[in-house]
Amino acid sequence: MIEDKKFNRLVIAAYRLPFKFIKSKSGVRAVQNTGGLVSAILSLSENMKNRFFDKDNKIVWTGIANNLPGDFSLADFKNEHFNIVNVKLSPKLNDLFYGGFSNDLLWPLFHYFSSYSVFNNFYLEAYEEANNLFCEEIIKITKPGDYIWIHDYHLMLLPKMIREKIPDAVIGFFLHIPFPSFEIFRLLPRRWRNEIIDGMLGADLIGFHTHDYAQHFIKSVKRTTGYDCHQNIIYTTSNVVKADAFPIGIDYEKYHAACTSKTVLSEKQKTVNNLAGRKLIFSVDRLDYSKGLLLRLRGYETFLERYPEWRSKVVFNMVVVPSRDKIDKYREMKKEIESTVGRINGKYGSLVWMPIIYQYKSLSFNELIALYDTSDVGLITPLRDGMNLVAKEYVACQVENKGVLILSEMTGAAAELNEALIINPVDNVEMAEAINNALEMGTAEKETRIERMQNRIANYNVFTWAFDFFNRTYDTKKQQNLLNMKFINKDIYAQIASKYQHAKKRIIFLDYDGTLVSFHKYPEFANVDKDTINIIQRLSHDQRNHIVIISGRGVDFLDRQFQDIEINMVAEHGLYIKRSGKKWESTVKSDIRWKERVKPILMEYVNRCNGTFIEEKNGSLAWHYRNADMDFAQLRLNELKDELAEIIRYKTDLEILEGNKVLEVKSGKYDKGQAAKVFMTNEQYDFIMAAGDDKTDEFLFQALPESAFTIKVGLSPSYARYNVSDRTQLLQLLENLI
Ligand code: GDG
Repeated sequence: MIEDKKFNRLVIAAYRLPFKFIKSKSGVRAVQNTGGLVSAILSLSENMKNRFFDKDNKIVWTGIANNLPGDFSLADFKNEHFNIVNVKLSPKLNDLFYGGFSNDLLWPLFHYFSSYSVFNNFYLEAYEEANNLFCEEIIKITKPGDYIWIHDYHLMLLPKMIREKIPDAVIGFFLHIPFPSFEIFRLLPRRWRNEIIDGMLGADLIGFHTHDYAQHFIKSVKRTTGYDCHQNIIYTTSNVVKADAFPIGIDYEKYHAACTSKTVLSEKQKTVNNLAGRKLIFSVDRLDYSKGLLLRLRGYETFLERYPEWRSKVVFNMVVVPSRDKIDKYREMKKEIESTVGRINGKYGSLVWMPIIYQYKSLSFNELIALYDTSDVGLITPLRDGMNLVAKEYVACQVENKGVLILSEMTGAAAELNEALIINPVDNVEMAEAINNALEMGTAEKETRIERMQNRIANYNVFTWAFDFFNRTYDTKKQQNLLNMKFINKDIYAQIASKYQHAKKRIIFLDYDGTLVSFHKYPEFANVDKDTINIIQRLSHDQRNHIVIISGRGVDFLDRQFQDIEINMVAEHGLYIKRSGKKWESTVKSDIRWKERVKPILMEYVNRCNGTFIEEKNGSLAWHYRNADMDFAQLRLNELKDELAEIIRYKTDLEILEGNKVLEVKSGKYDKGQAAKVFMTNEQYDFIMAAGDDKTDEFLFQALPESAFTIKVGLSPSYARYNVSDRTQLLQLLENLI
């Protein structure tokens, strides 16, 4: 439980460490790794203390140090901002976990290159093992009050693993790559995808770059687990988890200010001299199929073809940063890029002009900034990219020369940088037109576009991003704490038990589906099990107890389930009542002629929404959509409600009742609350308890006196006084009372 806004320390878990350790003559040197997250956290480390973390504490970074020099121990590494914890993986494990599951399966799949994905059981085992090794290290070092921030697709199982070991840990998870639509995610074998979703749900807060990715994730949660989700909050059986968009930013000031530093100014001068008055188009990316490098070359070639007036007046500097080029797919891609560059240069180039300057290397920070600032066009056209920081850095570096950003609509950055020329990277003609437009754009328009984008990214920078993330985690924690107060803990249980023991006359209302029995795909098969029957039997043997099964089910079904027990029952939400040992009675006279009008409408919705079906009861008709695609069913549900509202307007005794993935139309003013009151009239109970999971149980909770122990099964908001996370906890509670 967090008492105050400050966490103790920031503990980061990410595959990569922020430094590479390189042996030189003067000893081992720590060189900063490139990459979005590392740059972000390094900038952050100087600015975030005092606000969220204890200022005397260093950031603990847990990751994997590949190729440490033999005689070097990380314990000897001293850094003013970081304590480094190395998770040791054998090279074989690392290959299967990092090269295999992470980069041969998740990376292509999540970037919509599903045909590149390799599904291999060994990969999954290695992924589990590596996540487990991270977990062991983190458990060793974590102290109460620490904030554990887990990053990216390599560690999707880790949140749950840590949660199991430290139930009250504060855990944030951030995914740096896209979360794909469910149609792509479902390509993973069922067990794997369940494991990934459950793993991520171990966190308190799950962050994505865009609203779309967060929505894709929530849809996958709904489809794999069936958990309730409302407004980005997921109610699991044991926690309340928030999933939301946090578009990562850059350290704007660092990039902007660097443009006027002495070294960068001299770098820029060199570039300007080399260009000899030509316009410069620039791009920099890691070697990867997701970056759309070949399509970019095709777009540039189309531009040279369609706009010959630009030939010899423009140069495209394409920098590709080496990455994974020992792997066949990458090596082949590199070859193809190089031969395409050669072909285009051969076709259009001359003794005095090369259309493309291709460099396969890493640039120094100053070289990069100089190129950003001197180029007239930033050509950033990935086929899929979680965010793309290069686009933001390019914008931040338009200081002296206001350039134009051409940006692929497939990047997360496109959601924020809408003053860029947004293009589809597959459309070579659109790309060519955009290059021409960018080169011809007037200064005033260029400045307006760049300044608007600069204002935005200067405002929501890497610090705002992280602070926003920490703040939202704090809010989620507060929300969980409120719920925890309602959870039946030891003290609350002691109160209930004491009241129970001292009571002379007790009444206990128990809902059926979702409370005594788990949901089943087909309602007729949701039978009560022997253990539950046994608990109910033992409860009802006590002369002081009046047990009432209170359900929306029909009379025959309840009779079948409880045939061996003398018990009170309520069927069809209160239309029928049966007192123990007596016959069923109806509570209201209902006219059911309305069914003739409503049934065809429901039938129409069964046809319009695959997987749904109608259940007919004496006094009602129910449309079940549990087995349908949830988002689609939700759409149809709203339409159905609209259509039924028309009928209800003229037939005022009809009512719509919404239950757990079911909509029910019934006549008469009866509900579970009214039915409960029938049992309470003229009786003096000194112990009242009611448990249910459904929206229809809310009538029951509201109808009972304040002193009643009303219990919601599940975590969603309720009128009940208390919550239990699931039915097994409720059954355990009843068992304990006995
Ligand atoms: C993942 C997601 C998401 C690149 N080349 C050089 C160099 N860089 C720096 C850039 C930038 C970073 O590396 C690259 O960031 P990206 O965002 O483009 O891509 P990933 O590293 O793949 O990152 C991505 C990101 O996470 C953050 O969440 O945006 O979508 O895939 O900072 O400047 N830096 C230097 N020389 C280079 O040659 N100095």
